[in-house]
Amino acid sequence: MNINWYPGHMAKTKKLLVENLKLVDVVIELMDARIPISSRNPDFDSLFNSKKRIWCLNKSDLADPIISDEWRKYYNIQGIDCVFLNSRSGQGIKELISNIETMMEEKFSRDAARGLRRRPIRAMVTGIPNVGKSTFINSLTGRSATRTGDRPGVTKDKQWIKVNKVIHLLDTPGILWPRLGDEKTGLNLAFTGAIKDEIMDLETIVAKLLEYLSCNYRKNLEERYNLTISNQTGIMLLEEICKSRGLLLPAGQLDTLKGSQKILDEFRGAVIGRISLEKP
Ligand SMILES: Nc1nc2c(ncn2[C@@H]2O[C@H](COP(=O)(O)OP(=O)(O)O)[C@@H](O)[C@H]2O)c(=O)[nH]1
Ligand SMILES: [Mg+2]
Repeated sequence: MNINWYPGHMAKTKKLLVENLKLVDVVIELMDARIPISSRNPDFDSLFNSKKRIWCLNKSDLADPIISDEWRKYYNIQGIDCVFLNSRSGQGIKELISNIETMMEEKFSRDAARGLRRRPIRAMVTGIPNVGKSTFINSLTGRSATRTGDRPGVTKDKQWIKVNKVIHLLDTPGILWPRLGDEKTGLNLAFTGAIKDEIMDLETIVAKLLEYLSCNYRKNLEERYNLTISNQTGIMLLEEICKSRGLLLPAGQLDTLKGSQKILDEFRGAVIGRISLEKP
């Protein structure tokens, strides 16, 4: 797959991100809990280096809870602050707020010792397209949140949202481009919807997804589509599913495109089950 992210926009996006970074204390890095590796770009580690950071594994309601537990342990061992979120329901948001407050406590104590007045914590959200940044911001701030512009010392056009008395959030998230990498990363991004379907060959993508599922989530796949899996290829599985669902073109051939879209929708909606694509 040869995908060109944001042709011509990357430099501009990065410049804006760097500007916004200067304004905040904490970076809330959203990742997709199903693909914690593919949904973050290691290039940004250096960019966020000087900031306090918290990793949020969003869409955790779609991920395999057993694998998510493995990720939690893995991050804990490395001393990485992480929270699992469902931005649609708001699950995990309270824990996140409390973690951010704790994170800043030391600095505020130091400031207080120097006679400085306590000011709000400023945070911003970053993440790749479709990871849930807008949904997360809405969930974090709610409808009642007040938006404030024109704060002294802050660029005029920046909007801040009061999450609570102590945390203010920049209302424009930083869009990160995913890592340009190996085929596996590209596929994971495609499966989860981070890459627009229109620019992909859906049948090939779905055949790959079916291959992954037949190895790692065989039972889910068999139950959902009434299959008996032995050693079919992904394409064979796709065709079997189309056949059993009666997905036919007017001329009688299997409508594998329609079948692919259906399978992808069901995967993304966790209809096939809660599925993780990457393990620690
Ligand atoms: N199941 C689930 N869906 C989510 C979650 N967060 C966001 N979404 C969905 O993911 C899609 C992309 O979300 P959006 O906030 O627009 O992503 P953005 O491009 O990063 O701003 C939308 O359909 C959201 O409803 C979540 O935690 N769980
Ligand atoms: Mg958005």
